[in-house]
Amino acid sequence: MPTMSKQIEHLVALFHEKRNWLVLTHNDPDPDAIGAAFGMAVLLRHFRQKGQRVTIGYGGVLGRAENQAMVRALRLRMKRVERDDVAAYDGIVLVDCQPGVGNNLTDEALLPDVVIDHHPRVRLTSAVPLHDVRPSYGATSTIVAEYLQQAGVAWEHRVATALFYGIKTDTLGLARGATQADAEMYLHLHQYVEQRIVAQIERAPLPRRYFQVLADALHSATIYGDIIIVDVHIVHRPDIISELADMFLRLEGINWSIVIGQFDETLAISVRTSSPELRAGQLVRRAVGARGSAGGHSVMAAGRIPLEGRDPVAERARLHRRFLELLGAERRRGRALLQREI
Ligand SMILES: [Mn+2]
Repeated sequence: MPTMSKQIEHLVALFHEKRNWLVLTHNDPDPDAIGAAFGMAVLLRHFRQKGQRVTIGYGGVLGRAENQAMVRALRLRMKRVERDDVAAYDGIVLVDCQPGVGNNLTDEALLPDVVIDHHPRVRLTSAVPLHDVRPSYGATSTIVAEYLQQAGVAWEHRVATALFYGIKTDTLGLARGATQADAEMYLHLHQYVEQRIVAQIERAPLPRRYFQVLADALHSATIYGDIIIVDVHIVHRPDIISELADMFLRLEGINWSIVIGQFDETLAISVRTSSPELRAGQLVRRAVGARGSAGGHSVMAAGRIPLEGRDPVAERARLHRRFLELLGAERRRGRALLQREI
């Protein structure tokens, strides 16, 4: 294997040490996590020895209609796992997130063997035997695609389409946080992609509940200058929060889009900003504080607060005020988005 990089040789050596492997995404996986997990599974299976097994797993909910359509259309086999299931595997590859950040099933007591990610690096990652964290990349799928390319794995349309769609959604079609590496890989994969399947995924039928949540969000959206804060109350799936945050950032004059919603006994928060200097990750970490977990990039970030018996209405109101305070907008008067102009 003369053309393989040291990193891949290291990965393959590590892979051969254990039998039963799990490639794990973050909870409520998005297309980048799904694409990267499938790509890693294809890579490991390429080097598989007798008796070795590779399973793809995810925590939380596979919620978004497009993501369900991606799994269905590409015939991906993904298993929903809990923490105990993860602990039962000999080896763990974690993609599109890092241990202990709160959005996945690994932590200090359940460390993965491999981490491939593009979020800002966290302390615990240095304890992982093989870690490849490239915060400059727009998508984890790009890193995984580079591995497959370097390992000389032939491009089969399902894996090419999954990785292409992962890069496409995480970078909004190369428009958000994409580097040269993302762009080159995106164009390289393009020739192997089944565009018919991409169209099928992007136009997946939406359940009626989607439009109900959308109506709630539109009615609760409040504008404070260049900030929009949306409290959607109860949501039917957690990942709709980030979808809404993307949507509301498109309102003209808005630089900050903040969406809060409750899923089960947890408050989920998603923040988007139009300018990388505005540091969305830092903002969410400060707003959530010690009550939950948070993290993200400069332009997109998310947080979670377990309610632990606290009143959800009071907690959402507290968050709403805290965001305004942190953005120096506590004195601004809020206007309803749907307020009619007279
Ligand atoms: Mn990603």
